[in-house]
Amino acid sequence: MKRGTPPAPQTRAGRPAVSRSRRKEILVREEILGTNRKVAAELRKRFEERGVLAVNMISSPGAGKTALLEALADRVKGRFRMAVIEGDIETERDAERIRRKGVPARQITTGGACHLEAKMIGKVIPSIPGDVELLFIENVGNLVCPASFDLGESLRLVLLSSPEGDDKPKKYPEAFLSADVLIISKADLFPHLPFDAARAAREALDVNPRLLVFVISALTGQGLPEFVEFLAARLAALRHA
Ligand SMILES: Nc1nc2c(ncn2[C@@H]2O[C@H](COP(=O)(O)OP(=O)(O)OP(=O)(O)O)[C@@H](O)[C@H]2O)c(=O)[nH]1
Ligand SMILES: [Mg+2]
Repeated sequence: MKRGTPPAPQTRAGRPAVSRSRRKEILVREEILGTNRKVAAELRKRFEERGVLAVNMISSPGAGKTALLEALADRVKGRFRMAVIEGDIETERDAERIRRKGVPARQITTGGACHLEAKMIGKVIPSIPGDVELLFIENVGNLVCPASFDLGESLRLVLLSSPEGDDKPKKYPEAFLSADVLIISKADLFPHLPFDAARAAREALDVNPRLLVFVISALTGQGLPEFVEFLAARLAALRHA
């Protein structure tokens, strides 16, 4: 056994409770997460020193992350300088959508990985305009993997769209537990779906009572003014900290 490796937990019969390969897997994962935490802490320090509000967006595929960013681009134009880092497994499509709104966007394609990591953000930061105030990082569409990876953000959003169902927070708790803000998206579809927004919020708050909840439709603009004012207040607080 390597020096410094903790002994394997034993069952009462004296056999390891966790197989050797599983233990190795856990140790490798802890090492990856530890390295990621360090890189993320450096990024956060850099963002905060420069007065940049970095926002990590997590959701299942298609919950409306890019649509929300497109709507925000229109709302903050002339008020805040915004930029976006897009994470997807393949294609430049989301970054192209954002650029069409006149907002600088950089695409990261993970080639299969289901989440972004802090080192990926560090690599693309030099290509983000230095005077940006709001930096959105749209994570790969996945409600599980991105939750474990700090990207150096000051604010983490989790989106839950109405077509996904109001029972999801307790089924996928990690994403809701790690977030600061819950956005219930596609609110314009409420009349057409058996979706109970109050139940979705209640479930999410059971998982994480710290969550702030916004109900938004990127299509109609419902809830966007309140959300923009919230971002403005967070940016001001970061700058006066
Ligand atoms: N009705 C309605 N549809 C929406 C809304 N927001 C997004 N959509 C639609 O939902 C689909 C997915 O939206 P995207 O913005 O691409 O979702 P996403 O979370 O960025 O998806 P990935 O990047 O693939 O994870 C698109 O067809 C959008 O037009 C909304 O507020 N209301
Ligand atoms: Mg998207």
